[in-house]
Amino acid sequence: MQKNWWQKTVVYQIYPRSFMDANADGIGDLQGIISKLDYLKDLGIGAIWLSPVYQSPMDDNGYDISDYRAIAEEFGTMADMDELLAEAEKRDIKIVMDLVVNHTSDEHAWFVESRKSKDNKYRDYYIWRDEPNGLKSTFSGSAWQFDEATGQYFLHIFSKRQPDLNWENPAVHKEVYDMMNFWIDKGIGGFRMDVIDLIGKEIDQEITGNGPKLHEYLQEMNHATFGGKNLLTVGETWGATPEIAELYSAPERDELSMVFQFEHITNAYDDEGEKWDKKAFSVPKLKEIFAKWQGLEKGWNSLFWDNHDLPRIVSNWGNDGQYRVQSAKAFAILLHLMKGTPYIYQGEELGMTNFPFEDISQVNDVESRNMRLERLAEGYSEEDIMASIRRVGRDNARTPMQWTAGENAGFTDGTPWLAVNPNHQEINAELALNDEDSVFYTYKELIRLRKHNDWVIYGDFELLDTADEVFAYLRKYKGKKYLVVVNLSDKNNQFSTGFVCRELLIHNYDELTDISRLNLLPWQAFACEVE
Ligand code: TEU
Ligand code: CA
Repeated sequence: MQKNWWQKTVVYQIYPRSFMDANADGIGDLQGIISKLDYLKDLGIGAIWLSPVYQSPMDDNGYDISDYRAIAEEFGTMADMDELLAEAEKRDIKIVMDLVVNHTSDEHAWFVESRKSKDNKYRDYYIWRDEPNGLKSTFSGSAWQFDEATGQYFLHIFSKRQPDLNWENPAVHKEVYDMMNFWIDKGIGGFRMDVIDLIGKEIDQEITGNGPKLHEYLQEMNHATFGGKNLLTVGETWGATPEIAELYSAPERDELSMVFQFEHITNAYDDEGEKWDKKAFSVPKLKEIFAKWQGLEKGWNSLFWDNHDLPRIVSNWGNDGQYRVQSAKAFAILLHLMKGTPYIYQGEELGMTNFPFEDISQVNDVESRNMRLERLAEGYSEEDIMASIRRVGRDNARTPMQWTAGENAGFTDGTPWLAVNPNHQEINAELALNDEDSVFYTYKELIRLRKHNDWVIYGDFELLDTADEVFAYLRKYKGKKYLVVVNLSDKNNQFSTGFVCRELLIHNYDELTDISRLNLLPWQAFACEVE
């Protein structure tokens, strides 16, 4: 059994633009993050995954990088970055950097050169063809953009300002590894690897994810950079199955620590279709997917509900009205007592909700805006499009962090780049810290439980057979058993077991004693050591 710091820790994701603004320009920044490190220390997290802070024209909020060794002016300077690393280290918090190497910005010096002429030294850093094939961009439309200067098309799986790097070119590997070592030498805690499953693509066969050379590249990267340095490396791998996840994360393969798989996000539905259309959340499917992933033997997995691309869990699958607090706690308890490394997305620990977007002028996200144009052309109504954006648009996660009930939620003294959710008067960190029943303290307690109990990290997982909307499981470790029960519903549900609760570990309603026969209240959740 592998035992590493990154299996025991809890990671907190910061989306810098929306976390804390220290200089009143309306945009979150590195000094803002530094000012909130004590808050994160109090929560108990051991690492921060920092979404990109590199120099960027911000077409996709920093996932379009124009210089990997410089900090975006609006976020601060390299001196601020060094200060963040030092201040975090003082608090035993590691900084995990976002690594975006499937593509760069079109303003990156390599691409500026590459598009100049067919014989430019950097031409083959990117993917050029005389004719486009059928590959589609994740952000709508063809993945090919015609470039006047040389009369060829370049590939962009994301926005047309994010040209894909050509991983068939060994020079690209070397540039990337040198850059990674530059950051490793600064003392970072690891990398979150953006769409890393795409770098092995076979363009002419229209294979993008999980291409044939992917694992060879990752082993090479491991050996050339972070291998043997005990860093956390997590790959964003949309199409991963448990078998594929083992290829990435089995320790003897020298690839990554763990993956973000998305099956629970994309497949826990009774209806099919694109993310914009799916509505019918299915608890039985969610249970089935988690049970399968908890069985992962040779590798390691991450656990998450939210990130900067996803809607807020309490709004998406919970109840962000009457049962906001209970349902936020229910999802937290359900996830954090499973096997894997948990990730908390900023504001999740407060039970932050989706934003009531009414009009496209309130939306910044390139994915949502492109989808709207595509769907308008296909005949969808503006109303239907806005309903999809309200439900799952990425800006739901990107509205500013809610620190106080004051103006702009204490996020900025200027005008925020994206509107603050009007509910910040009831949902904010200041109130949460002063209320021992807040969602914040459930997260804090879950982090504490993990830190002090090896069963949370290493125990075996067994799904229990229950009513459809009840998600219950046992963890077994060194002869002891731990029961986790969650009612994922606005309604009461019956739950009977032969178990006796020896010690109640966490709960989201008043104390409970006899667990052998329960009438679970809406979103009720608890964990017990049982016999
Ligand atoms: O996301 C990968 C990705 O595929 C997402 O665009 C995803 O499909 C979509 O957001 C789900 O609705 C990563 C980053 O997390 C994302 O923020 C970037 O936009 C993208 O890569 C390009 O770098
Ligand atoms: Ca700022």
